[in-house]
Amino acid sequence: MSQPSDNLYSQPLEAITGFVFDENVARVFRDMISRSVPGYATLLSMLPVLAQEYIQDNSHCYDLGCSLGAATLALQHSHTRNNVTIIAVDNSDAMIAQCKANILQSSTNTTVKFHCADICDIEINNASMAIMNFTLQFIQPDKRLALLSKIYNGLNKGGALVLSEKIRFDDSQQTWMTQLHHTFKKLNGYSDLEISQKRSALDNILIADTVEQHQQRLRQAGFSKILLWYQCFNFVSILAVK
Ligand code: GEK
Repeated sequence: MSQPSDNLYSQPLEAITGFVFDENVARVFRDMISRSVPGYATLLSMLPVLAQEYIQDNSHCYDLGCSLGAATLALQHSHTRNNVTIIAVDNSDAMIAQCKANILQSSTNTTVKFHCADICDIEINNASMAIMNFTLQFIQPDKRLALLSKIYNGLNKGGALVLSEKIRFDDSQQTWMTQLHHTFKKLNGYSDLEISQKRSALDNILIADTVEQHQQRLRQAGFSKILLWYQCFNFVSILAVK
């Protein structure tokens, strides 16, 4: 089925307001994320490997900032454990509504529960896996450690957090990576105007950390096994095991 394409920033806007995950974004989100995040499809296609390794019988998996449920779908169809419940959480009504519709279309033995809530407010327990794909970057920096500590405390021994993020760099690599990212977006059909208006909309809303900041915060939260398992330009995924 073809997806509506993202042209939200294609026309000159008089004023650029801060980016919000509303109905307009939810409608085009699948197209938006695949044309904006280098390596997104590959990252999703590797989740079954991590699921096979870390999901435990009789446990919960969390998809934190689930959007349309891409990670939930990847897990739901791949693990081989018994009595697993996936809990998909997003604080955008529009995203959760579409996520429910997407997931209900696919039938498996895994139960999926949906919560429209702030991930900083939910309880996490009996978790063997938590996936936070490109969501921590939208959480206020001063709340990030508390959220990771809560995830650590809610994981069972041997359970894993998959943390995927856009990252920033401290030095000249920042300019280099930004250039490569823009080229990626342009090759995916975004104009210079779309790229620059979207960047302004995300200013102070998507706040990226360096890989070192992520690793240090994960250690502070309690994780000792931390692995940068995937990187595509300025987007990474980190595996942290309890
Ligand atoms: C994917 N994981 O396709 N609480 C809950 N949800 C939140 C919060 C919060 N405090 N802040 C933002 N969100 C997905 C992609 S998108 C990434 C995730 C992006 C939600 C927000 O509503 C949006 O759906 C999601 O986090 C971020 O693999 O757009 O770059």
